Amino acid sequence: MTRAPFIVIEGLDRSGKTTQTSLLQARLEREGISTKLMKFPDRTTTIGQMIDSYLKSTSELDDHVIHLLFSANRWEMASTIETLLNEGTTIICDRYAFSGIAFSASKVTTTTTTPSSSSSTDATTVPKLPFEWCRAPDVGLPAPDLVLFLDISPEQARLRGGYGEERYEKEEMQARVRQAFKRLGDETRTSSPTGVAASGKQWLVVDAGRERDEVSAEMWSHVELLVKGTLTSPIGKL
Ligand code: T5A
Ligand code: NA
Repeated sequence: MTRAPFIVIEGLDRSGKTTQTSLLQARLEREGISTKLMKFPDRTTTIGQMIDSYLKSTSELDDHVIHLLFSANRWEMASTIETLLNEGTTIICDRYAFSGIAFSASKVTTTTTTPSSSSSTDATTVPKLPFEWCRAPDVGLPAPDLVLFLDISPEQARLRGGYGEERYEKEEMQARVRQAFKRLGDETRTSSPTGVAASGKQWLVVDAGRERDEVSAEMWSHVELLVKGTLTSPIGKL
């Protein structure tokens, strides 16, 4: 039995994920490929509304609680994802579990101390949530066949429209998130030495600091291979 591929677009805030996922969807539709666009967080569900007010800082939640809500928001869609793929609908997804891990694991507590012998202060940062704890709630979700990671420097992202409106859009946070994504990408690649797109094992980095059309052309070159091929492997699990 064949099925459609599950393609995830990840990246830093303002890297152009929403712009690029809609360009990609339009391209797939022009090619006559049945496609569903998804986005996490999905702010339309009851859980999604809690996430939305947290991101806009109109509510406060414990770090563990918001992390679990982001994951639950994906689990709400898990069976729909599997059904669509098995029916032959290609899924393009704007953020997924990798964002969930990278952002939560990048939250830190900063303590500053001023040594008595000096006038300068030392800052120490400690993660609020362990990396492995952050990973656990998403284990078992449908795994993407391809992850395209839109990479942009926090300096470039800051110059783009709307930056800084939501909770995590601060340069120090974004720099830690970028490192966490790098770790997730390295792990994904290491677990698939062949680099073949199957069961969430392919992670490609795309330089998102370029012109829109250059970015979309590179993304299409990767996606075309997958959507025009035949997938016989079952849907993987994270
Ligand atoms: N989060 C998310 C978690 O903490 N845990 C989770 O589990 C999940 C799923 C909201 C936040 O939630 C966090 C991560 C986020 O901090 P979101 O709703 O996806 O996640 O919001 P953002 O990532 O902030 O999405 P944005 O919409 O801000 O950024 P995009 O989609 O990457 O960028 P886009 O396409 O909207 O473009 C941003 C701006 O840049 C311009 C666009 O016109 C727009 O103004 N632009 C370009 N400019 C120049 N050159 C290009 N190539 C450009 N491409 C786009
Ligand atoms: Na977005």
